[in-house]
Amino acid sequence: MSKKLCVIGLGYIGLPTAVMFANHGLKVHGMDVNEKAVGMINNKELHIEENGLQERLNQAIDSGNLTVSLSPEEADVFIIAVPSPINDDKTANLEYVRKATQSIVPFVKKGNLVILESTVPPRTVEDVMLPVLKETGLNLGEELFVSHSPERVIPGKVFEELVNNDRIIGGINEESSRLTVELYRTFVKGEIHVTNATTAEMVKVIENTYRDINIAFANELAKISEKINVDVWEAIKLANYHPRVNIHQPGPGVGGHCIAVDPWFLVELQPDLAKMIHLARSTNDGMPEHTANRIQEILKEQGIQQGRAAVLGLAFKANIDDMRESPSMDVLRHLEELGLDFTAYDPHIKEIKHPRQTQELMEAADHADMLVVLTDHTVFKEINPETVAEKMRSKIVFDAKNCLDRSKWENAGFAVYTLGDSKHIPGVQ
Ligand code: SAJ
Repeated sequence: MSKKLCVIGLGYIGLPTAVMFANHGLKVHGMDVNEKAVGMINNKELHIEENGLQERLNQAIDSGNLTVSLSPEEADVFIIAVPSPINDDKTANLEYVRKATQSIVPFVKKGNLVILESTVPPRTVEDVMLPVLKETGLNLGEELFVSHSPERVIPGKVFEELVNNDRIIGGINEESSRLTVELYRTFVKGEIHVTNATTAEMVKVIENTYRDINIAFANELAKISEKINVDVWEAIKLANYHPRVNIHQPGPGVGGHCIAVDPWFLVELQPDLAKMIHLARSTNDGMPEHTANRIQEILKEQGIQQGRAAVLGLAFKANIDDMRESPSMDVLRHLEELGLDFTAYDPHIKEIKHPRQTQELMEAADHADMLVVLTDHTVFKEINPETVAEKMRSKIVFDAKNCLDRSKWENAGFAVYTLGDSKHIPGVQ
């Protein structure tokens, strides 16, 4: 197939997608409104981090198959992969989707296909995109084909998941779906499931909502366990041995631009019905405060009055440099509100994002009473307790992700606490 593609939005999804198609022999033009990003991509530099992206970008540019600029170009297929965030009042901000759609109207011709990859509230294709695309004067579904094909990839494993994950494709009619399936077959090895556009939008949003609700359940169990001296991590692990149970993991909150955002789309659409979804969102949003309160309680329990915490982990999840919606920043804010002294450290975050952030672990640990682990970075699991203990004032560790080797820290004389478990202090039952 020698189709030409135009990809609108060269971020975490658009750029890897553009590069994939280009490296499978298609001519791809990528556009982004961010001048800096376009300049960098043209110089084969990355403005986002993703495993394997650099070498694939080099290949795509060197082969001449990928060009990028600040405006769209004529093409056979347009793929829109722009942000769809929420406003401060938790309503969907569809301005990027609307503007991206408007930007291609002058370039769209008879026979073209327009695909939306951004995660959006159900009915966005029908109610937001189609009215704009009507301005082309083309007959939608007969002269211009449109579909939603939501991305499903997890940051860090994008190239593996782009190829191997099953994909959902929902066209505004059968021909739109058929053309979209044909295109993604270029590199997708997973199964492709066809539905209509609104169902595809719903599917994507409920995937992330499912995870949010399940994490909220785990967080609620963690809070209950703290009160009744049960180790929630062990309880969840054992429950998950049941063939039909898959409880997620508790933690200091839910970050990222997907799981903490998408459930709000359903709350906005049906506020009176989306009760559990709303409650789960609030439960997860309440975890940073709960975490900060636990830190204060533990310090008190240990008889420390003017305690100092060394907070490890600012990224929203392990081994990435992404801080979007990171619960860590909220934990720090609540610590400040409680009047607790703290330092913060994350080797994956190179820029200073908080006035109390240090660039060295030992500097963060200096005179600290407690190490607080908020992100399960591999480097934190490898910390030698004896070495940090030399710098610390008291030997307490609060592992909010339950990622440390408990016995290693206990053997070094630390009182080890995790979120969702109050009993793991050496000598205390
Ligand atoms: N988290 C928990 N407990 C868990 C799992 C995650 O507290 O058991 C927290 C993490 O620490 C993190 C947040 O949730 O702060 C989200 O992390 P994640 O790794 O679960 O998900 P994302 O946001 O990186 O990516 C998700 C994925 N969706 C699903 O797994 C259903 C990905 O496949 C989507 O493509 C992506 O959202 C998206 O773009 O929508």
